[in-house]
Amino acid sequence: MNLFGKVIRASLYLVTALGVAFVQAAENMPGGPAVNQLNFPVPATKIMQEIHWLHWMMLIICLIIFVGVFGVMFYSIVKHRKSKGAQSASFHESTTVEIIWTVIPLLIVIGMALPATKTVVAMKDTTNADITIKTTGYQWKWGYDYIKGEGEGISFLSTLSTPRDQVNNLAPKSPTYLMEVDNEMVVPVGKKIRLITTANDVIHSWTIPAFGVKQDAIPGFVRDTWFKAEAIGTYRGQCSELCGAEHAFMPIVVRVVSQEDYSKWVEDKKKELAAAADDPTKVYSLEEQKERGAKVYAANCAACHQPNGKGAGAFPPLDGSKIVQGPKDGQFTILLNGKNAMPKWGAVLSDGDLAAVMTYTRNSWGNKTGEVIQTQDFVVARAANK
Ligand code: HEC
Ligand SMILES: [Cu+2]
Repeated sequence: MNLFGKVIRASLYLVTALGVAFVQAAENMPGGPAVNQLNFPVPATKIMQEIHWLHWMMLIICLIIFVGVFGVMFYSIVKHRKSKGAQSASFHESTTVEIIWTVIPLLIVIGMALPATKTVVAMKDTTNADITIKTTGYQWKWGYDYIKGEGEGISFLSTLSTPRDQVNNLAPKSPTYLMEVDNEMVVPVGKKIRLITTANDVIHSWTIPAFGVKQDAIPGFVRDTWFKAEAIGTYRGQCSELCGAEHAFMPIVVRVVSQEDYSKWVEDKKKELAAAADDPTKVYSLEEQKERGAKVYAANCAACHQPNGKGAGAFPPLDGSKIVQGPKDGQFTILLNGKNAMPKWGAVLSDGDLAAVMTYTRNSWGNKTGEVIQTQDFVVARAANK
């Protein structure tokens, strides 16, 4: 067999192997894309229904024009070809023809622009919302603050929950791989939800395709959008603005529930937040702080500094770090204020979480300072770092 044949044969094997792998891995994602889905997702809001309709309406108009124009063109070329002895007509400035080719496209454009404008205007109308939620993009998670309406005061972070082992191909992938989070946004069905988007570091974008919503979250700016989900269920989307190394790891999950379930969720969530709220005077043991700190570390720090604290590339190791093993003040400052690509955690985490994660880093891997940082230490450090 010559080289060319070998290459063809190898390519065929490769394509077959990929095909087999793909078929085996494929499974519909609940609330996400279906296998071989070509069309938009099933609409869950009126806006998305309108977007669907506009999409097909315009596609069909374009198709009719395409077939019509090319039909006439090819018909003319074939029918009036030179070999048949066709003689070209010669005329100039036919007012009738010019009016026709101006008026007809104008009518088509107006026919397409009017309904599209109506939908775009409706998409921007964020008035009379039942609930307002502030959505903040972080590298790489989402923060939700319920700032108006039922649930006011609830505030939490929503982080990818897919285990790293699945990402590294050490465990089988779940059907909602990379599209699942620890804390979902929860909203009641049939209520108008206004979202205010912003970001803490770089531009992110909040998207749920089934809602027909996509809104950039820009640091230093607030933008808003809205949705009113028509059906109970779980809906998934992804950050849609390239935002750094873990851009693919900040999915968005919204759980739409009945009004009753929503009220219950609000009650439970408020109790949970009250229980988690720190009593700044409480003194924790080293073990308690390390245990809590390990969770905070896994959710917020491991993406850059790695689970083993060894760092990667531009992200310095914390294991053996002079700052982590040195005087506490240096670590208070970098945690509260950030530095270059190190986020400003003082704006994201509570004093209790900061104290726990700092205790964890000072007593993990090769770091053995034996020091316990208390919530109160961060209350003081925050005031000093103002
Ligand atoms: C987006 C990536 C990223 C995340 C997430 C992150 N860091 Fe950092 N961190 C950095 C970078 C980059 C530096 C180096 C900053 C510099 O010196 O320019 C750094 C520096 C540090 C340092 C100083 C280490 C040294 O020796 O210079 C500490 C301590 C630290 N980070 C702790 C944390 C903790 C605790 C968390 C979680 C709450 C965290 N980091 C999350 C990127 C990150
Ligand atoms: Cu993002």
